[in-house]
Amino acid sequence: MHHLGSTRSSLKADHLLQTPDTFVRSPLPGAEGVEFIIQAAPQLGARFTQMTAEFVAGGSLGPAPAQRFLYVLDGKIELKAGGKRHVLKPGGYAYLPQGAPHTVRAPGIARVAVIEKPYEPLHGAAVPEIVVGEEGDVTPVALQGDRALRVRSLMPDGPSYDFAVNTMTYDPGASLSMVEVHAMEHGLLMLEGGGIYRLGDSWYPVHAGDFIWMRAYCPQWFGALGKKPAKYLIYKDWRRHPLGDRA
Ligand code: UGY
Ligand code: MN
Repeated sequence: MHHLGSTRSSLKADHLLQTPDTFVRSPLPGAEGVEFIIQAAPQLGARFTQMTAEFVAGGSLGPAPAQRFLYVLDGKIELKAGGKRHVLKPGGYAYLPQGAPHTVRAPGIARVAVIEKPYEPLHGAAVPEIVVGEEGDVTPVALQGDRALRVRSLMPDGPSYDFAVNTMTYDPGASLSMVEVHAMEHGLLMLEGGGIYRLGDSWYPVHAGDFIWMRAYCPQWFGALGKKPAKYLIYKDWRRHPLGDRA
């Protein structure tokens, strides 16, 4: 059936909701056998990039222009970094510091969320280290004591690291306890379930597959609906003074 130009996708000054019917794929230099859906980029106003990389069998990524975070959505990838070889399956993730030599190759078809951000060094902080993990091994923490809303932090928390990537899992009916307004920006990929997202002055139905970018200070709230939990992967800049490191 013809969609007659309708979509849930919406771009406003302080946020973007991008739904799968509007995804456009493009190649990027250095990658072979991979198409990228570039979901957040400086062209949008974001200070990072977030993409979904779709690999055919044998596809590989090129070198990263910045720090790189990978989260496997479907299929598997082979990561060679720091003298080790890792196989990452869905829920597997990795962080590669800026300039860390590495290769990423998919033996079969795979989909991977890729987040890249220029590193903001901090005077006195140690250089960041390679991180490889599996989401299922991360202990969930109840957000503000609410066990119906569980957060898993995939990045180490310390002065060496300038961004966070978390998964947030909401039982049906669970919601953020407040409308947040904060200096950090977000990239968000809905992984499971759905609900209602408030972004700025708009309320949107959202579900698995949708992408959201929130500019700094975008009012935001989510409530999960349906019969199964809602889960999303969320990026934020973290632990850096807004004016930069003047030390
Ligand atoms: O970490 C966060 O700021 C998170 N609670 N925001 C969100 O889920 N929109
Ligand atoms: Mn937030």
